[in-house]
Amino acid sequence: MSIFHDFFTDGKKRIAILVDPDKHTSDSAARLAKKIDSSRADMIFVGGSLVSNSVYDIITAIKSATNKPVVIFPGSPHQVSANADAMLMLSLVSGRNPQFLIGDAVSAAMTIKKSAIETISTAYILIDGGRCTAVQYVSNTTPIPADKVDIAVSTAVAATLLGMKAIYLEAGSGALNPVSPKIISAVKQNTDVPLIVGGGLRSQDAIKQAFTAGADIVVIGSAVEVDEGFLAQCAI
Ligand code: 1GP
Repeated sequence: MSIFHDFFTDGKKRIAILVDPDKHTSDSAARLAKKIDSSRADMIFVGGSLVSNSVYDIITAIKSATNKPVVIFPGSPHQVSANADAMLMLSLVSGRNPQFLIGDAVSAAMTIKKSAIETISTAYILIDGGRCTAVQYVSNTTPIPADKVDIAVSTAVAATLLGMKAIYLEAGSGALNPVSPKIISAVKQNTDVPLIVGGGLRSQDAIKQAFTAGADIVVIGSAVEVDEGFLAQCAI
């Protein structure tokens, strides 16, 4: 089965819950996965800017509690784990830090190839979300200013012309402001690949706005970390 092919060809709006391995034990990850399993969420992303726990163990625990796909959303090459269903192959194209543009991909390449894990080449675009977030600090890159719609669009179009197969608009975990509907719809109108949007989405309205503007997948992290009851809000 190809997860990304199935997900991205039927036009359905999808919700991913982001699980940060460092915020869980195997037990708590399995408990959360069970709740996600009975929620409307479609898949689980696993990753974080800085991770010291075993991604393999956390994914094993999650998979013991749900059949929903587990996708690695790697903050670094160490987060590659063969037991996931798929992985976003990220290049942080809004930044000018070669490590996050290509260096990490080179470091992880042979491990990924040997694992035969499904990957999708993803243009990771950081948009200013009103505060300095972990991804901004750790990647040592400057986000695109939130009012520079043209830069966001040109960045996304460049990525697709380079052959990338998905776009991820990221305001950063815990962003004060999610990526604006204006940027989402402008990027959507100018590209024809699946659009993932995350960072600072902490209300049903914000999720709906992102979908209406053109997001194909929204990613929710903090809102569920703070209150697992938020999973009920994802019934959109
Ligand atoms: C996914 O980094 C985000 O793109 C998660 O952001 O923690 O703000 O939901 P939140």
